[in-house]
Formats: sequence, C-alpha cells, structure tokens
Amino acid sequence: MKLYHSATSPFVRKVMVLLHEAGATDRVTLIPAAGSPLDPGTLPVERNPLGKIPALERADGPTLYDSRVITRYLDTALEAGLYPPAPRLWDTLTLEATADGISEAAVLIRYEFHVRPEASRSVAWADAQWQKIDRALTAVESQWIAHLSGPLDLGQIALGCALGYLDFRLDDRNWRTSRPALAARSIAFADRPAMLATGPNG
Ligand SMILES: N[C@@H](CCC(=O)N[C@@H](CS)C(=O)NCC(=O)O)C(=O)O
Repeated sequence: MKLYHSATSPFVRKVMVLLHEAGATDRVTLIPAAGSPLDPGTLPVERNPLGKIPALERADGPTLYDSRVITRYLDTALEAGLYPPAPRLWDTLTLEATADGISEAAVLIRYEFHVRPEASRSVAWADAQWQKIDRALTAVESQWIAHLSGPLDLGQIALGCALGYLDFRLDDRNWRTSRPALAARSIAFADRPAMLATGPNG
C-alpha cells in the first residue's frame, strides 16, 4: 500500500500512529505530498479529488480517504483492535470526531495566516475557528478524561495528534491553561513510542 504522507499533518499522523501501534509500518510505502487549497503542489488530486492527505492507495481496490476511513480500514485489515465493540465504539467515534474537528479548525487557522493572501486574511474568522477548538478542549476536560484512561483507541490517538498539532502550530494560544487533567494526560500520551516516532519531530 502507498500512503500519501506529510510529517506535519495531524490526519496523516493518526494513520502513522495506528501503523506503529499495530507493528505494521512495513505494510505501507510513504509517498511525500505537500500543497494547499491554493496550490495543490504534490497532493494526490488524481487519487483523492478533494486533494487532501492522507490518502491510501491499495493494490486491490480504490484509493481510500479521509483519515477516518483509512484508520477504520487498517484497523480491520490489521486486526489492531483500536475501534472497540459497541457501545464503547460510539464514544470512540465521537471523541475521534471531536479531535479531528480540533485539527480541522487548527489547519484552517494555519491556512488563514500562511496560505491566504495577506489582503484577505481575517483575524475574526481565525478567532472563530479557535472558539471551536476552545469549546472542544473544555468538553474533553470535563467529559472525556475517564475515557482517556481506558484501553487505547482511535479517539485517544486522534486527540493526541490534534494536541500535538496545537503545540506545533498554535503554541502561543496556551491551550493547557485551565485544563490540568488534559494537560497531564497529553504529556503521558506524547511519550508513547508511536507518538515519538511520528509527527513533525518524529
Ligand atoms: N478530513 C480530512 C482532512 C485532511 C486534511 O485537511 N489534510 C490537509 C493536510 S493537514 C490537506 O491535505 N490539505 C490540503 C487542502 O486542503 O487542499 C481527513 O481526516 O483526512
């Protein structure tokens, strides 16, 4: 399989962490890809019409995207067990959606200030994206800490990748302030070998 990859993407990182946790990094060849909505560059637009990564090219079927489809596919193919049976599955999927929403809003803030032409940038719009992140982090702090103590799943992995991206790109927003439980968990999670081996510094 070929994985269209960038070390800075929190969505690609989810897939890479799954592969590391499953001991299956040798199952994919990484294809470097980089670009943006304004300049697709080497993004796999022929494989994913949305022009986004990750995308997973398979020998025996159409290319898969987005990250949640790829992680479900690999979890099944590798029997990784990172999506638990229902009813816990619904919690795992909701946490994964919450974490991916944090990453999406953070990537949009990044694009706003580094991709959009300077004359059309909007601080108010970027701040509105941050409000989504802020609410999601507050929800995690108040409702999800017990889940984070449970068996490893894709909700936890997606959250670890989202927080890693906030530290990487939006550190000045100080997301840890008033979230002591999540801050402590994030430090422990970031120490997992699969996290240390992936991401912008992996
Ligand atoms: N919902 C998608 C989001 C993927 C995404 O936004 N990837 C970014 C890189 S972090 C990208 O490819 N951006 C290029 C673009 O938006 O044109 C997923 O989970 O895979």
